[in-house]
Amino acid sequence: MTTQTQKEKDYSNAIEVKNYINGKWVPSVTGRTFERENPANINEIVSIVPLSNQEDILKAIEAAKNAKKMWQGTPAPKRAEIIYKAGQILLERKEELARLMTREMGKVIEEARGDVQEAIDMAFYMGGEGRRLFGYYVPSELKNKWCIAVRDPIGVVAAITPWNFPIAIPAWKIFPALVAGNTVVFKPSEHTAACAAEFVKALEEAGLPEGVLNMVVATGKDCGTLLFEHPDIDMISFTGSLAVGKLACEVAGRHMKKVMTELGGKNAIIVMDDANLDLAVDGITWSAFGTTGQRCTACSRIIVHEKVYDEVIERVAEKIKQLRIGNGLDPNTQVGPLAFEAQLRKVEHYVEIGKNEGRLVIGGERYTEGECANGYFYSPTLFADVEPNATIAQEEIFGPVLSAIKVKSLDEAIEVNNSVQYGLSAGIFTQDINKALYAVQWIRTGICYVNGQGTIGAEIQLPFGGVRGTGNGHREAGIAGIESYSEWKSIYIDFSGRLQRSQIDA
Ligand code: UN1
Repeated sequence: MTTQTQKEKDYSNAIEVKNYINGKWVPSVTGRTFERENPANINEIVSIVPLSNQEDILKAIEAAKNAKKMWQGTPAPKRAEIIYKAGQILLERKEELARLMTREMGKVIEEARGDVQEAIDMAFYMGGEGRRLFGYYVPSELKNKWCIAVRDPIGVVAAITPWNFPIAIPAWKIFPALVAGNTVVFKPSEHTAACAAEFVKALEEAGLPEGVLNMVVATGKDCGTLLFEHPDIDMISFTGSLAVGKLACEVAGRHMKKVMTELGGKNAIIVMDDANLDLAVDGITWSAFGTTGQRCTACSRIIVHEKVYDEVIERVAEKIKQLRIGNGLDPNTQVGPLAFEAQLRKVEHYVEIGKNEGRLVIGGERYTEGECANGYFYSPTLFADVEPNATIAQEEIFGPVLSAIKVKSLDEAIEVNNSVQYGLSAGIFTQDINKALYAVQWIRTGICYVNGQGTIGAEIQLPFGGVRGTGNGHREAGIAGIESYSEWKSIYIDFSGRLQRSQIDA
């Protein structure tokens, strides 16, 4: 045990992370590192990670390019077996990885287990896809001729992932990309590089050949637009902010590359006057404050029918009061810290704005009880009487801040739901099937929940993604994930033995 003053850092459990290039764990050419602190106790250094530069990235791109032909020539069922095995390894290590995740980015242990589980689910799903990767046959307009559509790999995929789902999001991108025959340059967030390295190790141990997956830890600033514009990167898969997503699309557009973006959310739960309010209040609290609001699916608006508005505000506030805030390693904790200081500052910034835009019901300040004084904790916050066009009801906060908006009808609720620049996920609580289905029909988001968890908790077998500013039309997960990471190739086979001209001889 190290004894320490406030300022002394504890390195006793720090993990040194390296880049993974062409099957080898190597330091960055820069020799520069970043010390990642535990957000629940900033004196504890969890990982020391390389801050790589473009030279490192070029090496990774080169390795991925060189491995392309070998990997594309490996039968898909064989590729998928490696992914399935990686899933088994993740399952064996689930607890260890979850604990690392909680220390590295703060989410509570139960949710960290869920994060690893999501990757395991994806591995098992994509493990099965190796023997499907369905294409199709359609009849030809001509005799003795077949028309078949098959999937081709895209090439080298740049997978750029955020810190909020340190293992699940890499799994969403990398497992389908690999099973579809692509090689990968993986750039995780520097904030969760230790988790990313563990994810890569599972694939390494499962037998992934060298060069197929390469990991480089770098800040977005240091790698610039290299991954977006390099001629040997064939596809960019990016999860992160709208600003960087737009840049990815612009640069990739100039270079005619496929780009898939999963960006922000400003998700809402609609509560109608006939809702089961116990269920609604539970769903709201879970969706708004789970992962400390740091999910792109997090609920940050509740749109409540005027007849139950006061009661819902009162009951949500009551639930918030009961939430246990603290270090996520304590199994009783429900709300962990924000992931790093800039997140905390962002939340503080929006709460200041919110004080002029709504009535602060509860929260609105840092949480510094006991040991929480050493971390980036923020009290779950609720603003009532917020106008739909207020800044806090429009911009993504990515923290534990919820705004309540009062409406008179279902149509008005749907209109408010759809009036933001993002369109990822939405939920409705009502006991009336007609209202529920009407809402599902008119809500414009990529994901929609009825009397469910609220806005979070998507399962991996359905498409994941959103409309408007949330994405550019592609989806992760399920069969849509395979779609995103493959190209169609249409094949015409004529066995008539003579020239048959389509559209003419038919
Ligand atoms: C994210 O926040 O970027 O649906 C992903 C959910 C999780 C994934 C969230 N399965 O909330």
